[in-house]
Amino acid sequence: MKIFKFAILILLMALSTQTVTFATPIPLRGVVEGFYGRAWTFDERADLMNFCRQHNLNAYIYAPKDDPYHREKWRTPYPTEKLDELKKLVEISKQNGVKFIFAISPGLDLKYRGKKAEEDFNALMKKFETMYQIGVRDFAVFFDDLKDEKGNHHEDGEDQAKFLNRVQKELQARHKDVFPLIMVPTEYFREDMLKGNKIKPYTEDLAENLNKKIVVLYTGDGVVCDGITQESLLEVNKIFNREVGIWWNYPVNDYSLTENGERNAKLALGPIEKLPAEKVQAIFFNPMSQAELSKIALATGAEYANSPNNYDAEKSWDRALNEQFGELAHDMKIFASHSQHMENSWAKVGPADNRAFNTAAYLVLNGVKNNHDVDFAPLEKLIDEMELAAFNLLDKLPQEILAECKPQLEQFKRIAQADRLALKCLESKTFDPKLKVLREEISKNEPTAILSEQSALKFIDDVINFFDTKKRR
Ligand code: LOG
Repeated sequence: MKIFKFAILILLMALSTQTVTFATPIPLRGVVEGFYGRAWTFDERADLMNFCRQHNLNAYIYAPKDDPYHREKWRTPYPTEKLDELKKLVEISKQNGVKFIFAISPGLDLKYRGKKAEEDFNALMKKFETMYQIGVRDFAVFFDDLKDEKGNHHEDGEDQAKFLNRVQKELQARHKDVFPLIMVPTEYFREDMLKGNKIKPYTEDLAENLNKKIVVLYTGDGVVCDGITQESLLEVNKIFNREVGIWWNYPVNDYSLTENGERNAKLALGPIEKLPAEKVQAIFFNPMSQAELSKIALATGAEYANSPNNYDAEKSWDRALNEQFGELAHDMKIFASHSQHMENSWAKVGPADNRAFNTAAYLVLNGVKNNHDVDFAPLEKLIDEMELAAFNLLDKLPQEILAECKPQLEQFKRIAQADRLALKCLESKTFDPKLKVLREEISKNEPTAILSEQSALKFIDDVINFFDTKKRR
């Protein structure tokens, strides 16, 4: 009793001497393996479960787009071998305190009405039942990416809602211990839910008819977007008349396509950022096919999800790099700083690639252009660091990590070397034609490796342009 009183006294003293802010974790927080391209292996998934436990993430959604039994052939039962593997994973997830959420994407050819509808409903329930038998207690149905080439879809919100309500009801009738369904709508980002200020018919019908217990996930204002504001979240909550969750498309990089259609050319190695500080009920980060390297962003995402109201992206990123790369953390930070921003015609997310390089490059180029006295040293130092980082990482990274980023590291080295020559050209005010050869070599490798397009890579082009225009004058 005495000890108890003493403990209370100490606690009160602690509370009175400092402001203690209690972190309120997002209740459902984890990873959605929901990308296109090479799905994760058993070992990668098992390892992720352990990572989730260590980082206090409590859920994993199984939804690899390239698993035929998840999407294209959703009606077909898993072959025994594959089912055994899933069973083991479910066990591992339980041991790690991680919910294993099994998702199915039946939208490509699901029939909601007519004779086939009953068959389809039964096929889906059968698939879920098999998963229940191997230990799954959480289920999801996804209707994303059902648009044709023209960007139109033919889904009916009411049909989808009624279908899901029935699945939910049936699941609960069969089993007392299953959790509410999770779903992703066909219009899954805010801008797609609205036409002007009006809610589009599909979304309106879905929202109106969908059982209130079913959890809806959305990706933000766009599919891959530059953060989610508190207002955006509240607006979507209002549309769906419930607290929706977030499917966050970072660090996923399956859309980093090259001219050859290859995926994952650019790696997303930055921190999670710009997410709401409050009122998020669920968050799932969609990672890269590169499981090891996804852990940088995922570790920061875990910090965010555990304490959204005092999350600091930059600090969290530092911590993640130190924890994951030890003595290589400094070099990795330099590499990662040039490979965090993801942008194309429809996607934009992640901190800008190495701003410090941009500033230093601007000062140099602008100085030379205007015949000022230029200090080349700061930029040279950054280039030295880049080259050294590429060299060290290629030499010392553990094999499984190197396997995920070798082309990008080699490209990083090429860029650093071309940057160095570009800088020399500016210093001597004479163009060295070898710079174009180096640039050519970089272009040749872009189908497999892209980084720092707006920063270290751009500098090479800026310098080439500078001399080209000078020549023309
Ligand atoms: C897909 C997802 C993909 C991601 C990024 C959702 C809900 N669905 O455009 O599978 O990994 O974008 O390319 C998506 O985000 N659709």
